[in-house]
Amino acid sequence: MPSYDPNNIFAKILRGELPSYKVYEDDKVLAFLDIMPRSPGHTLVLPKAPARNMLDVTPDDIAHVMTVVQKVAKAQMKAFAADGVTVQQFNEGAGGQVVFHLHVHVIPRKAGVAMKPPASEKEKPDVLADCAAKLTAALTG
Ligand code: DGP
Repeated sequence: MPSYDPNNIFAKILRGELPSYKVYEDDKVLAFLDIMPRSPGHTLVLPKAPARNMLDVTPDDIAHVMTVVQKVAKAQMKAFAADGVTVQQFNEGAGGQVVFHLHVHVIPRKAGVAMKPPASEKEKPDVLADCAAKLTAALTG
């Protein structure tokens, strides 16, 4: 497996070099909205420590990421009146991974509504800002 590339786009977001619609942060984990959401509120949860994917992350870091995934999923049920949540995580190109800093997709779902295809279109900034505000409120309230 190739080594971690510190110039990947999520590493730049983690260093504050690129903007994101942040919804949760602690000392080990950052969560922000996917800019090409598969449904409104689609969130990515990342460890702050460098890890390419599930194959090189430390057990402690992935455990904490999944704890935050659960928090985000519960908050999405409330914030978006979701009927369910889909959790996805891809490893290496062959596994569907495009950005090589470990991230878990947390996607709120409505009954009978299909997800958009992966990375199909960039969402409008005002829609992302509104989703981030709703989700942050549910995560902190
Ligand atoms: P994957 O590596 O296959 O899990 O997909 C990467 C996801 O990252 C995809 O859903 C689109 C999203 N994405 C790509 N570029 C950016 C970006 O600059 N900012 C944000 N927030 N999401 C991005």
